[in-house]
Amino acid sequence: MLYHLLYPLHESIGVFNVFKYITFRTFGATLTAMVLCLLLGSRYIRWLKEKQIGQSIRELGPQSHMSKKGTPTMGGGLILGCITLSTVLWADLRNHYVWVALFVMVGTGLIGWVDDYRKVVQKNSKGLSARQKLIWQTVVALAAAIFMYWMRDTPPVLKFPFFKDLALDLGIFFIPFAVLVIVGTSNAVNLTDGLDGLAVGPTITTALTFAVLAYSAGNFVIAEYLQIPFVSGAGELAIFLASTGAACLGFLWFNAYPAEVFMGDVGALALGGALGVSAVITKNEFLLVICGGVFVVEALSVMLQVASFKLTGKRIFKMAPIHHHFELKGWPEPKVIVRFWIVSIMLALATLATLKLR
Ligand code: 57M
Repeated sequence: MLYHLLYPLHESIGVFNVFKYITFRTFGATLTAMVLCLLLGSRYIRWLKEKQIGQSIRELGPQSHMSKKGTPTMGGGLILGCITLSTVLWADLRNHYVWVALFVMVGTGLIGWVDDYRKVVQKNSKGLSARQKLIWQTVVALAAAIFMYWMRDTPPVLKFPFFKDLALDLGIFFIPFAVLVIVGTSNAVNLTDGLDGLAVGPTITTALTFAVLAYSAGNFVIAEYLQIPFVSGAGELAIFLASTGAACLGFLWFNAYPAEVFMGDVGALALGGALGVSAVITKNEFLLVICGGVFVVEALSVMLQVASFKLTGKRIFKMAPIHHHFELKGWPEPKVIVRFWIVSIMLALATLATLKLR
């Protein structure tokens, strides 16, 4: 909005010319999202407590979690609000990628909100069934994928890290592939959100890394130099992704151990959807597997655990997702969390390194 209001005035007020630059607006969006979250966090938590929106804890989980009963949840509403406000304030609103990303984030966030509301407010422990969640996530992802396929101005190719000349033209199969990436990432972040700040950390590193990738993909000179696909207009996504990372950083102030608030499915599903759709838009789906490696390992641990138990009656891990396995091995919760953050930072650096290793 600021871009549309102030840039046109740059001929009479020269300083407003700065609004032309994505880098400047990304910086502004980063500050806005983080400061908003920090300023509103305490008030939002107080409101959740007044509404008695507190987390119930399942008996089955690690006993250390019993003390978390009643912790305010649905903190994701604050995260999504800060991301959306900051993006609308600083991005070029004529850019359809920005609206696709916001649509997927808010759409998957609404699914999570219904699940949280049924569980926490209506005290219906089931919430939305896994099947219902999957159906609605697929509907949101399919709408975005079909729109992106129809609006595409670049071929629907799948790029591979390290192999700069290798590209697979997906054709119409871009649509189911995009749905798989978006829904898969949404659920992987959701599964990861099981310890204080555990999902927020990798979301911050992944969102900020993808902000760099989006800016690079949208800049012809940089894309040409790095030999990555040029995606005209993808640069504006850097504003959305930087807002995502910054809002999560602000939320982490309250979600850090011992957490004063959980993000809820409204946050976890939405943040995963946001990362998934951003990877599809910037044609970096495989880089998301590397950068979001913690999410991948968490999801894989569940799949392997369930498959092993069904096939052999034995568990591979003490408990899945894998963060519970380390908890049951005796690692204190903060140690599990910070070690997963360290791995995420290393994976983010490795992701950026692949841009040159090709
Ligand atoms: C999402 N939700 C947390 C919180 C957060 C198929 C199976 C693997 C499904 C999985 C599951 O139910 N996942 C749901 C994980 C929950 O967090 C809430 O949910 C939101 C995110 N969706 O924002 O509102 C609990 O996580 C803890 N938590 C924190 N700090 C945070 O900042 O401590 C969350 C955020 C919270 C709190 O205790 O209540 C969750 O874990 O449910 N199921 C599981 O993950 C369960 N694993 C399991 O059953 N494993 C089996 C099979 C099925 C693989 C096995 O290993 O044999 C574990 N989770 C729980 N209890 N809570 C173990 C049992």
